Amino acid sequence: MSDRDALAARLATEFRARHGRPPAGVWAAPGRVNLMGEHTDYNDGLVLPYAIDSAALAAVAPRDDDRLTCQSLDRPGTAAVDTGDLRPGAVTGWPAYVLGAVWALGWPRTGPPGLDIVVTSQVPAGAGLSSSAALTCAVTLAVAELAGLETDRTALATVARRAETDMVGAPVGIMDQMAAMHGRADHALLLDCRSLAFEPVPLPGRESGLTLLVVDTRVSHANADGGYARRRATCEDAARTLGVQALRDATVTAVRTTLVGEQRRVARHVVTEIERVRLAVAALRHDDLTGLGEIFAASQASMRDDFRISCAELDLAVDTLLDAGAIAARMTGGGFGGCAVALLPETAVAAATAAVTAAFGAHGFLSPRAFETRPSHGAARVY
Ligand code: GAF
Repeated sequence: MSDRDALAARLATEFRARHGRPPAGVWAAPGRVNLMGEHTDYNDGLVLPYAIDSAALAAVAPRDDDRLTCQSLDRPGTAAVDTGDLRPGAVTGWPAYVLGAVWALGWPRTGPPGLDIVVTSQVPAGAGLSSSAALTCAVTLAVAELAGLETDRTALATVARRAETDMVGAPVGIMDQMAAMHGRADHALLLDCRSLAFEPVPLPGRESGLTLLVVDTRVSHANADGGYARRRATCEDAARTLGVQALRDATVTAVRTTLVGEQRRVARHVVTEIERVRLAVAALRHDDLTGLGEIFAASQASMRDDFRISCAELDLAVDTLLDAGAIAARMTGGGFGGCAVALLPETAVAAATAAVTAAFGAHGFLSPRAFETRPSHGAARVY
C-alpha cells in the first residue's frame, strides 16, 4: 500500500470516528514543483510545472441539514457555517481554502445542502510546493464529483483558483491548480496561461539515472503576504505603461526602451522567463542537459537580481547543489523562501544533500529538508 493509500484509509477512519458515519469518498490532489516560468502565469505567460507525489486529501460526506463543517487532521478546531452564510469573509485561516472551494463551486445554489469535510496533507505548508492549491483542488474535485457538477478539469482548476483569490484573498495565478488537476506521471506540463492549452513534456525517467531533488530551505512564505501581491501589482503597472494587455505581449526591446527602475527589472524578468520556458522545453526534448543547466542558471539570476524573490538560503542551496554535481538548479515557486529544485544524477543525491546541510549549518541557517520527487498524476478519488 502506498503512503497516500494508507493516509486515505486513516483519513476515512478518522472521519468515521468524528462524524459517526463513513465519508462518501476520499479525494487527493498533488502539490507541484515548477521547472521554469516563475510569476509568469498571472502575466498570461508560459509555465512548466510537474505534479509531485505528495498530496492533500479530502474526505467528504453530505449532511441532512444545511451546515458545512470542516476539520483537519493536522490542525485543531472545527470551522462551521450555514450554507446561506457562505461568502468571502465568513471563514478565515486554513478553513477558507476548504470552504472557499465549496463556495466557488456555487454553494448554496448547487449540490446537497450541508457537507462534512475532513482534510489532511502530505504537502508541507509554506514551502512553495503549492499546498494551498493541493487542498482547494482536492476539495473542489470531491464536492464536484459528489454533487454531480462540472467535471471538466480545466474548469475545476479555475474554480479552485477562485477559492484562493476571492475567498482567501491571495492574488495567485492558475499554474498550481492546473498542475494539480492535469499532472501526468513522468511528465511536466507546458501550460499557456492565457489560452489554458497545455501539453505534457516527458522528463528524464528512472532509466536515465537522473532524479529531481527538492531542497526545502524551511524559510516559510505565504502567497497571501504582501510580497507576492506587490510583484503582481508592479507587473500590471508595467503592462499599463507599455500599453499591452499583459507582460506576455511585451518585447525585451520595449521593456528596455520604455520602462525604468523597478518596472523595468520586473518586466524584464517576466519577458525573459517566458522565453526560458520555451528554451527549457526544447532542451528537454533534445536531451540537451548542458543547455538546460544554463537556462536554469539564467532563471535563478533573473529571480535573484531582477524580480528579487530569492533569498540567501535559496541562493546558497542552488550554488551548493551545482557544486555538488547538479546538472540544473533553481528556486521554485512564489519565492521569498520555500524550495529549490535540482536535476542531478541519482548517485550524487546523498553527497549533495550532505553538502547543503553542511553549508546551511555553516551559515547558521535552519537545517534544510531534501527529498526526491517523482512527477505524478493529478487529482483523483483515492478511497
Ligand atoms: C505561487 C502562485 F500561486 C502561482 O500562481 C505562481 O504565480 C507562482 O507562485 C510563481 O510562479 O505558487
